Amino acid sequence: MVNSVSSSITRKPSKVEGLKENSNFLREPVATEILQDTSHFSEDAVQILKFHGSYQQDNRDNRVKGQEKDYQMMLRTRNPGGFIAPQLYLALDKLADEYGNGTIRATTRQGFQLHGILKKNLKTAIATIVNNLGSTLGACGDINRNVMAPPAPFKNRPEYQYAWEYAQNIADLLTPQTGAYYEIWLDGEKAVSGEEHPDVKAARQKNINGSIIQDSIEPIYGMHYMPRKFKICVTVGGDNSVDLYSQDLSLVVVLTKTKNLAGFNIFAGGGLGRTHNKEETFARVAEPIGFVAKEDVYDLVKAIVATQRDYGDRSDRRHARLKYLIADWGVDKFRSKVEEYFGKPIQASRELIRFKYYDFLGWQEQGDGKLFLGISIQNGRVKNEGSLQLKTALKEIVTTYNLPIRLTPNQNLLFCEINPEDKSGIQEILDRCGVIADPSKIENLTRYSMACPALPTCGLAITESERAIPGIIDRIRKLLDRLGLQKEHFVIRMTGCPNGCARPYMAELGFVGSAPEAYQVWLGGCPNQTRLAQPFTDKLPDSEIESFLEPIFIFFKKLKTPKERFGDFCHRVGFDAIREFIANYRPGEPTSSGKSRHRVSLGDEMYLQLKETAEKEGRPMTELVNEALTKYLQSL
Ligand code: SRM
Ligand code: SF4
Repeated sequence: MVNSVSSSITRKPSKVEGLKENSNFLREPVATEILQDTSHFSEDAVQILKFHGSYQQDNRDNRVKGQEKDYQMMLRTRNPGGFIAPQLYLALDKLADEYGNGTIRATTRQGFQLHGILKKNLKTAIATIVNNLGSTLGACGDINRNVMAPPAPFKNRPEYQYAWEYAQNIADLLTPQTGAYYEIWLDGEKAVSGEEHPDVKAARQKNINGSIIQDSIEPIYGMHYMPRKFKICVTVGGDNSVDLYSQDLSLVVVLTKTKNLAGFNIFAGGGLGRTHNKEETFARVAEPIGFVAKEDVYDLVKAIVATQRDYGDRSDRRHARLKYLIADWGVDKFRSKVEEYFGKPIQASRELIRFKYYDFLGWQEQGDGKLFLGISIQNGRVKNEGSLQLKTALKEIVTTYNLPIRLTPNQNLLFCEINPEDKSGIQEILDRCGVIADPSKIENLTRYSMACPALPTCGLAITESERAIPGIIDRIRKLLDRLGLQKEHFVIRMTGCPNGCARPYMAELGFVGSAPEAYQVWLGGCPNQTRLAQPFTDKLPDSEIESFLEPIFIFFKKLKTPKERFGDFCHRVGFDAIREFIANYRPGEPTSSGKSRHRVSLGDEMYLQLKETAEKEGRPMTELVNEALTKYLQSL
């Protein structure tokens, strides 16, 4: 058996490894510090607290030099496949108002987050979630995270039911077994939770060549848990609503000819987090590993987890994700090591159909006579603002109709199990609260966009994301319209730093915070998120977005093939061609009206003044000149 940490690492383990070892299976220092009357946890406790589903943050808008930070906790739920019982939704809604910042945040991994909870209220908040059929255990930390699955409740498509079932079972298999969570937050009372499948229970104890650590409280993890976070999804052939290439481990349902479950195709080694200017960190897409029959699936999941557990880098946390192990070893060596823990060869991958992206918005049939309704939540933020009373609408719908929810990997939600006769009542609530249910009425750039929370809650944010993206999308829409590209839309994703929480590296146009009010821009991803984008420019000031994108959009307009999407175009023509076009580009290309613009020369000084003003106002120079001249000519 290869035991975690010691035999695999010759370099000194990182500090977090020591904290895990000394935590008595995730108890200390959290158990002691939660009893103290303080505004925040120590740095050491913060690391262990993550395993319990909470991050310590501060409101960065309220930072004042010399004063204590405005400490608050973020709580994240762990709900495989995005399932939220109605009771849990109502509990979260109430907690957000009573203890949080009044909003609930749907995440990019089908979870909910609450922000702004004070340390003194954390225990009540977690206990409330657990007592209402939820959990935050393992939502963060060096452990298996929320297991994703396509949210659509298609009852007449068995592959979707299998994806849900196995997402739940794999989540159960990899749930920490320590009693710490219930001791600390529920005074030792184990909450009522669904019964584990007997196969899952058996698999947790089944040892194949050291795949589990015998006689440990944590048979799968051991006392050091994983070297880093570990992310899994289960999806069905053709459905990439889960961004399967960005996960550590992805399972794709494979059916028999009679539509029974045969097993799963396995992909591994995806991951997006990176650090600017550190070439040794990179975003990577998952690669095919092979096929596993359904009766062996838990053994294979354990074998992959054990390989990363025992051989993942525990000394350098920037190099600790599974993607680096696979990149360093190559897939063949990785597969052989997994086979040792699996106890037999892995079969060749089965053929899969082409993946598409689905967001499942709007009213749709479940396939059993009932309906489901997908609602778009801009950047996942459930709140009331002006005429859009989204939080009120969702609460009223759940209260009145007692509907279960599936969160989507795109920060949206689906109401499931709707009786057709309730459709008009639900639609009335949405209309009254200003919530658009018909996806064709949502601006497409917004519909397919995502942004991470960034400022003010995220301690790692370099610049704005969630708060900036609505304005930036408006500006991009205006630019496209002006250039005669009214019908075009593409996947835009933005993050406030290179960690990639809104998966910007899989987008057609990715903005990644690189300096205050500046973004690294990624181009060339595809609409179905099966290809990694590439960095095109490093520090684009927010104010120059239009002047930067204008020539690229013009080039796209000139050279695109019919139906070609923006990301595919950038990938096809390549960055050299785009750069060359930009270098030779002079405003004066055909505009939306089809007429050519004309050139006028400016003196150096006037040009510089114009450029400076355009940067300050965040508008293209041509627009300023046209505006100024129109005014002047009208005044004559
Ligand atoms: Fe993330 C850290 C938010 C999905 C990669 N992520 C964080 C923290 C906790 C910041 C911190 O460590 O202090 C952020 C909290 C912000 C806040 O104020 O709430 C944060 N991550 C999020 C969420 C809420 C973004 C969102 O817009 O929804 C997502 C929560 C998902 C969930 O329910 O579990 C979220 N994070 C992701 C994803 C996407 C995914 O998992 O599909 C990624 C990229 C995929 C990946 O892991 O490779 C991601 N988050 C990171 C990383 C970089 C990890 C790495 O390998 O380098 C960090 C930083 C870290 O771990 O050191 C991070
Ligand atoms: Fe924070 Fe960066 Fe993740 Fe955005 S991408 S939430 S800024 S860690």
